Amino acid sequence: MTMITRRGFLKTTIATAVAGSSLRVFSPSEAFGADTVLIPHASHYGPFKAVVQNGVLVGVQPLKNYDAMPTEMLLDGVVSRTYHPTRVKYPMVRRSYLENPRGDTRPELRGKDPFVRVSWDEALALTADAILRTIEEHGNEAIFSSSYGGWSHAGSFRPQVLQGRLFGLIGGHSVTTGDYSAGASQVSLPHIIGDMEVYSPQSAWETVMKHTEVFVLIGCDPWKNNRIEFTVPDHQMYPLWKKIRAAGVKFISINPQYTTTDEALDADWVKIVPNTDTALFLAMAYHVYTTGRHDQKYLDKYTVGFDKFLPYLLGKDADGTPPKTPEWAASITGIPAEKIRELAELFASRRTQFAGAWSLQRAHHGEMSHWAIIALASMLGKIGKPGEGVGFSWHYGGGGMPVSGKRGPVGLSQGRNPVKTRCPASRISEMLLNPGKEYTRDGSTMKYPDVHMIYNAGNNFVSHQQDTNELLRAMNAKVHTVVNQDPWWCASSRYADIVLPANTTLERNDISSGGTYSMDKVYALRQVIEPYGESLDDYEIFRRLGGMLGVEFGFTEGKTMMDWIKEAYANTDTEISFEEFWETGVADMSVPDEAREWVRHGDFYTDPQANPLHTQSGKIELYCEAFARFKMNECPPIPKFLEPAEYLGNAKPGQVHVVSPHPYMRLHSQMANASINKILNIQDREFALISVEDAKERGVSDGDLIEVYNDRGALIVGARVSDKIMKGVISIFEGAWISKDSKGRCNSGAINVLTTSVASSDLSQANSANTCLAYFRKCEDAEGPNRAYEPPRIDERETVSYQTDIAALTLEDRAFKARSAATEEMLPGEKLFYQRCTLCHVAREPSDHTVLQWYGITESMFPRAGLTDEERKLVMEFLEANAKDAAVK
Ligand SMILES: Nc1nc2c(c(=O)[nH]1)N[C@H]1C(S)=C(S)[C@@H](COP(=O)(O)OP(=O)(O)OC[C@H]3O[C@@H](n4cnc5c(=O)[nH]c(N)nc54)[C@H](O)[C@@H]3O)O[C@H]1N2
Ligand SMILES: Nc1nc2c(c(=O)[nH]1)N[C@H]1C(S)=C(S)[C@@H](COP(=O)(O)OP(=O)(O)OC[C@H]3O[C@@H](n4cnc5c(=O)[nH]c(N)nc54)[C@H](O)[C@@H]3O)O[C@H]1N2
Ligand SMILES: [Mo]
Repeated sequence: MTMITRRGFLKTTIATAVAGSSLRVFSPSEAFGADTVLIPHASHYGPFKAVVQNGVLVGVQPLKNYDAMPTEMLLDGVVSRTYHPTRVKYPMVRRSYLENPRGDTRPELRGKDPFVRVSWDEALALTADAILRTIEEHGNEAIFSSSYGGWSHAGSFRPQVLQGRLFGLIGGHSVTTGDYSAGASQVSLPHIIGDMEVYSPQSAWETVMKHTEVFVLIGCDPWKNNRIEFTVPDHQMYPLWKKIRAAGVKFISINPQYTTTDEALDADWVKIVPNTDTALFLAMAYHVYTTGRHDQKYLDKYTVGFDKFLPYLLGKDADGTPPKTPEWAASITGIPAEKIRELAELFASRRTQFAGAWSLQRAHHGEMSHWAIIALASMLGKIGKPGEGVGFSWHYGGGGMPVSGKRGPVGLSQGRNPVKTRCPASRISEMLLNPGKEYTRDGSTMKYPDVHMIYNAGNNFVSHQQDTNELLRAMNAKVHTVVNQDPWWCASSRYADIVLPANTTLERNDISSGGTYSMDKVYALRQVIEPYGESLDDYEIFRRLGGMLGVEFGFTEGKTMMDWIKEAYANTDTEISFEEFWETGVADMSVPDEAREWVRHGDFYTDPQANPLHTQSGKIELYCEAFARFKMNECPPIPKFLEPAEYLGNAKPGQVHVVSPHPYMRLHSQMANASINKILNIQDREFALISVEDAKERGVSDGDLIEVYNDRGALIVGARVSDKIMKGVISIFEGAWISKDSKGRCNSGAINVLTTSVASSDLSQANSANTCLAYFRKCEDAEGPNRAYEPPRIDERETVSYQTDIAALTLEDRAFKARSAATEEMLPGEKLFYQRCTLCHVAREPSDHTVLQWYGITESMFPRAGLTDEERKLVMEFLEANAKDAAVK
């Protein structure tokens, strides 16, 4: 096998840039003077003790034995962003909005207008009035929550849940369905293999170390992506990956770029044209079949539909496509046919674990990529054997750490949302542009609501949505009021009408768990400093808004945050008292020994009769009857290579493929304002990783500014020229904050001004962020410095003559009418479902899945939600009665 040696690489990689930076660090054993207090807290970046001097957070001390690899984000980023000038100090209203809140608010000036400082009462009254006017004029459906997920902070009381809880009490609002992360596979894989897979625990690492010979990373970068976690990371997998490597496991990385994982584990790099993994896996399947290396017994026992898949593989399908030979795939993937055969034979002859990441399915026809991997692994008879098989979450949540099976803390109930209109998470622009239009998702037909108000909390939708310019055009054409609740002047604050300053968890109390999958610790997030400026915590903001709308009690149930935190702790499987836990900041939960032997799909492999998969057939589906029934245009019933809307195979001369992976030094847009970004930024802007060949062709040198552009937009970034990315592909991390120059180009490097909003397919309606072509050239006309990380202009209240007469708005009376629909009682199972099972990464409504799919999904969902047997029964009854196919049951 051809090995790419490290010697040849240029020195402009992430690792070398980080090594050259100097950070002020408190070691875990540092001793402090009497003027200093240490307060336990925890974050997406790790658990820590906050070092506080005279009420000021001066540093962060990582916890010995609890963080195997503290990152720069923890050590320096947390402090740096807390006191950053981009904190929102006071409630703010966009000037033109405040001048005429019920009339022409000049939405075209969003992002350009100065903001005006107002009181909390005024900001919340304007918000409540906008909510009620929207309901009165257009119905509750017309309010849209873009708060699709929960990345805001690592605590249990996340803003999007609190938002759902409040709006449920006043008649509801339109919400999202699915997510950005794995939107395609979370719809397709339950049909194919009986679970979403993407949010499920992986085989325990010891089984890999003992049994695996070849570990295949497919667009998978656990070294980078496990730097953060949805809860609190402890980075325990990092030394274990090294152990696995030291045990002799060979790593192969199929990726257009050589990643941090590849470097750490010395992986062999197979360069692939983005969005063509399906073609590669089909060709390996072809080679395996035509050389008689497939395991027919395994196919017969564990799969259905191979007979319907085979004609396509051999070029005998009615669709008229050629045989999927290695030569056919070579022209698509850019991988030589000889290499494809070599890989297929290696995988056929060695105990192989396939680790597919989510990046590949955030693409046009993304569903096909994971399916093709499953098809090859099935033909090789691997799924469910120790050390072998498929896993789609190795890069996430400490995948590979053994699972405790214990109950961690959970926050408040999201409550019941009386409004049933939903928008797939990444279809925001399409929804705004097409009110009432029908769309399909997972075989059902639904309708987009007619939206006139957007309420966003703890999400950065102006940053995370693809094709930012389209989004802003759509939003400004019809949305009267945009409210954003966030601690910072992030993109969504900059483009909002009303900005409600939330404080960070450092400024209040919360509770969280450690290890997204392992769930073996509970952490206290204790208040560290006083709230910044006039910022309030999310619970308090919604409580006050609830007060104006007459539903304060329904929202709080008379409880304070501390009451809820204690309740959350009481429901965990920890063994120490709350007082002791709160004092030390952490409580451990033991992991049973047998968890160390756990193999994903192992039960199914051992006894498929007793442990069928939760697919329609109980087996792995290589032909999916449900898809055949759905008759979607873009999702055939077998895994096929379908040409993406944009890829190198249909690029115009000069175009490159732009991939936008998740950032090394940030969590999406979070931390982009922190000092640590200086380490990787170039000329204060985001950087693009560019191949030596592409740079040379365009006369670009390392460190130059370049302009990247297509029909959708343009941005300016710094060039990092490297031989760690293949020719024809450039890579720009998502999450830089947006700042437009006079020509409308993003002068900061926010990638989504370039990406397409085309849906992955009519099956999943997920995003296709990694399907993007663009041009680039050296930029000679950049306009001054990047101003994205400065606050906007702020005017004083006296400069605006409009006065808000809060009493005259009669908010409570109007709210009373609006909420009558919301008073129905919830069933116990319903309450548990909304309370414990819908925080993130799981479908929000029982009707999102069939009964059978729920049987599969709940296997990993129940333990994570920490339900007792009795509670599981109640939730299951609720799901059975309200599942997608409940009527036919
Ligand atoms: N091009 C491209 N685009 C992508 C992706 C990609 O790969 N490529 N990935 C997609 C994916 S998978 C995801 S998950 C999304 C991520 O998109 P988001 O989830 O929107 O990402 P974040 O930047 O983490 O946004 C969280 C927001 O919460 C705020 N916040 C932090 N703490 C608090 C708090 O205590 N209270 C409140 N109210 N707010 C708080 C932060 O300041 C930040 O603005 O992006 C998607 N977009
Ligand atoms: N440090 C950090 N870690 C994170 C996050 C973060 O913001 N920062 N976000 C978290 C979240 S919300 C999510 S959803 C996950 C995302 O997890 P993923 O979606 O799996 O990860 P990405 O970082 O987007 O991309 C990983 C790799 O995919 C490659 N890639 C892109 N397109 C293709 C393709 O078509 N084929 C192949 N073979 N490779 C391709 C890229 O070159 C990149 O190296 O990460 C999580 N972890
Ligand atoms: Mo994500």
